[in-house]
Parts: sequence; C-alpha cells; structure tokens
Amino acid sequence: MKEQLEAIRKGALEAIAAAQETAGLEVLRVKYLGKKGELTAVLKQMGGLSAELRPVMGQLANDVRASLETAIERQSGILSQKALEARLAAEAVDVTIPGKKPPMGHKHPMYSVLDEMKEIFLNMGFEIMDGPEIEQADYNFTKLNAPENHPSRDWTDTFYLTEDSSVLLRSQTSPMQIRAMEGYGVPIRMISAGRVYRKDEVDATHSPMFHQIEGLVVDKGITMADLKGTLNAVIREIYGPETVTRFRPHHFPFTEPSCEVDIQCYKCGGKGCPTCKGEGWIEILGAGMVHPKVLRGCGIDPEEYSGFAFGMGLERLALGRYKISDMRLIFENDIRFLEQF
Ligand code: 2NL
Repeated sequence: MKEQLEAIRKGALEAIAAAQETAGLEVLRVKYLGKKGELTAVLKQMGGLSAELRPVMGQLANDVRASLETAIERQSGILSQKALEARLAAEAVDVTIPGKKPPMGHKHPMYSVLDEMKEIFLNMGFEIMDGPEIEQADYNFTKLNAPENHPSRDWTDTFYLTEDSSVLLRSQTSPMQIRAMEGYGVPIRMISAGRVYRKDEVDATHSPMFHQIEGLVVDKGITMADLKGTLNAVIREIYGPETVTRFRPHHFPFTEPSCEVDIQCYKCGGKGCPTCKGEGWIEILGAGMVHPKVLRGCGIDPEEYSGFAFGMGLERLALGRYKISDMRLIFENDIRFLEQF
C-alpha cells in the first residue's frame, strides 16, 4: 500500500506540475482527491490492514493528500499569475501615442451674431427677456394695435393652434415686450429674441420659422432722437464705425411714426451691386415710436411716457454679417457650410 500511495503522489505531482490551465487542474483534483478518486480508493482498503500498519498508512495517506493539495494550490497560483500577465500584455495601452482629437463643434453663426447683439445691448443697460413661442392672439396682434382685418392675422399668414384664432405660433417677438410693460411697468429698456413663425414658402430670403430680435425703451421724454442715436450706435458696433445709415418713413400698426433703417451697401459702398440688388442700400430693421394706443393698453399713460421700439430678423443680419447669399444655408445645418465660421 505504501508503494501505491507513493506512486499516486509521484504521478499526481507530475501531472499537476504539467497542468497548463485552471480547468485541467480541477480535473486532476477530482481524479486524485475526489470522492471517487485514486487516493480515496486506496483509503478504502485500510480496513484490511493490521492494527499497527493502519495508523502508519493513515498518516502517509494524509501526508500525500496534503502534498497534493499544496501542489494544486501552488500550480493554481502560478497559472492565474500567468493568465494575468498574458491579459496585461494583450490589453496594454501605450499612453504615449498621440490621441485622436474629437471633432469640436462651435456656435452657429447666427447665434454668434445674436450673442454679439445681446452683449451690445447689455452694455447699454438693456435687459434680456424670454417669452413663449405659443401665444395668445391678444398679445401677438390686438395689444399691438393690429386691426381685426389686418392681413397678418389671416390664416394664410399665421399658424393658428385653435379654431377660434385665439392661440397661435407668435409671428413676432413683440408679445414679450407687451408682457414686460404689463408686468414690470415703466421705465423699461429691454430686448427679446427668439423664434417666430409665418406661413412663408422657403426661398433664398424666406422661411416659415425665423428669428427676430426686438427692443423696447419706454421712459419720460423718449424721442425719435433716442431711437436714431441708439440704433446708429448699435449698427456701427455690428457693421463698423464708418457705416452710413438711412432712416426711411414706413408703416407699422404698433408704432407712430414708423421707419425702416437701411445701411449703405457694405459690398459696393452705395454704387449698386448684386448684394444690394442694385439699390446701394440694404434694409436691416424696422422701428418707430410706440403707438400711444399700445402704451395705454399696457396701463402706461402716453401723456407722461413715450418710447421707441425696433425689430430685426436675425437670419438676415447673419447673412449680411458673414456675406451669405441664401437663408436656407442658415437652417440646413450642413457641416461643410457651418465649419467655415
Ligand atoms: C421688423 C419691424 C418692429 C417693433 C417691431 C414693437 C413692440 C412693441 C411696441 C411697438 Cl411692444 N413696437 N416692435 C416696432 C417696430 C418695428 O419690427 O421689421 N421686424 C422684423
């Protein structure tokens, strides 16, 4: 029996030392030490031994078991260490290789223009206010002195959200100025900017959704001179200090008197070219003195207070600023176009 045990020990130790995988090691454990294993089989024969030999063989069997367990333990440690090393080698990362730079986006050119505008007005003491794009017809039209039969109220011009024409997608940002006057009272110096909606077909200069920036100043003694001075200052900040402006009479329901403001063509200097369509001038905004009816409707006494207001399209401003010829480019979000700014 002693020879049997030593043979098991020798065979097992060799097999264990030769094992190359943890799974194989487990097979060996079962083969030698398991309930139906070789060592157990030998132990089962112990009953036939003499009383003197039994403890000696028992002792030897335990010794063999212990040495196999130790060997398995050791080999298992070696194998997992090897596996770890192999994995580390396979997954090694060379942190010194230069990285791939992710493509970085940037502000849309129109929002660059808007931010520039906001900065100019903030520096002049204006506040910036935001408002809803879904509006009441009352705020979009009635309080702005648009008569019931005004063409802009037509279903062919404005996106209505209710059958009774009381709720709509705002067609201008003026409703916010009305809310500001009603909510905060006078004096007031504010701008608001955002999306507006009109039922226009898409072409080089029109889109059913575009952006407006509007401003409003109401205080005691505000005159057309304040309007001209403020707008000239803003225009020269945006288009350069030498920019020549022209104020033409116009008509808006919400201002009286009203005007449109042109700048002398930055491309041809006023001679006439494709950019100004031969006119020598480019229209950039509409403005006027706030209509007394509009002030009164907001609870402001037009005998005591007066104000001016203006509005301009942001897309058109960006087109002029960056010499872009077609408004559709502003909306299409073609990376090849946007990357240029
Ligand atoms: C344009 C012209 C304009 C206003 C907007 C305004 C607002 C209130 C009262 C009076 Cl609350 N006026 N806004 C005034 C004149 C012109 O916009 O061509 N926009 C694109």
